[in-house]
Amino acid sequence: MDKMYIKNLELFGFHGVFEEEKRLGQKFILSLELDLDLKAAGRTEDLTKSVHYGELCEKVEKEFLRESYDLIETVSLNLADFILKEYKIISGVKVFLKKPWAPVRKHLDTIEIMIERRRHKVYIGLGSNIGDKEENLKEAINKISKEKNTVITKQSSFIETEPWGYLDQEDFLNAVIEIETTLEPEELMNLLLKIELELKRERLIKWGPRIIDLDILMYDDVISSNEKIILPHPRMHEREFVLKSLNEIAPYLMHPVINKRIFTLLEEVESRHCKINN
Ligand code: PH2
Ligand code: MG
Ligand code: MG
Repeated sequence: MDKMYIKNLELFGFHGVFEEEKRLGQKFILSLELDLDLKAAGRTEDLTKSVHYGELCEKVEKEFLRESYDLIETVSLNLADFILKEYKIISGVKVFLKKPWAPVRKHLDTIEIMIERRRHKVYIGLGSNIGDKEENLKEAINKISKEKNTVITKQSSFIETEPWGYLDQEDFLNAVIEIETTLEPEELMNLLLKIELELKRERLIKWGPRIIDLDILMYDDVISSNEKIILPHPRMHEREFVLKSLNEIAPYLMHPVINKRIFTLLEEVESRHCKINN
């Protein structure tokens, strides 16, 4: 990946936990490591294919001064989100923030933190089998699209499917969307849980009826065994209703654990399905 570095930009700001820091201000030193493709600009001499670094420094300073925060963590995270929001061609950013005059009664060169943020590609499965199923899916998609750190990049059609797992319930309406988000897996999961609650989702029976279910199927090609968030979704490769929808928008996507593409997994599930029904 090509990089652009902005090193040791000096800023005078009013961030800090102590009242004196907010009143008197102090020196901060900001460095940025930006991930973006520079070759397009290199070939064409076209500045719009790269980042105008002078403009970036001015915008960043303005954002840095817009509000004063207690923590340099908050300042850095906000700057990272701001940069990714302003510049679509930047795919990732590391923000290094130094506070050399930090009020510590010791000699030190500086305090420095680094926060990294990048765009991630995520597939989300949606399902509903209570009430106006189509309206429920649409409402959930609409809420996801309004999240400031997230854009919807692809959407499958809505398909009616027979219940899987717990059979004594109405048919489902299912879909899959592809999003680009700067949220980390846990932040995204919390967002999806919040939307499920806003749509009055209740958790009564495992695999049972639900107004809305929003599952992270894949998050880049991250593999996680963390109990709170297992990635990819541990049952996605067994479920025809997931694979069918996912196959519409990402047939060549690789399942990073099983090491097969979605269209292959779908073929396998469909052929098993045929054998059972014949
Ligand atoms: N979701 C489940 C359990 N079973 N069956 C279908 N057809 N569609 C679903 O979305 C679904 C299911 C648990 O999340
Ligand atoms: Mg589910
Ligand atoms: Mg779920």
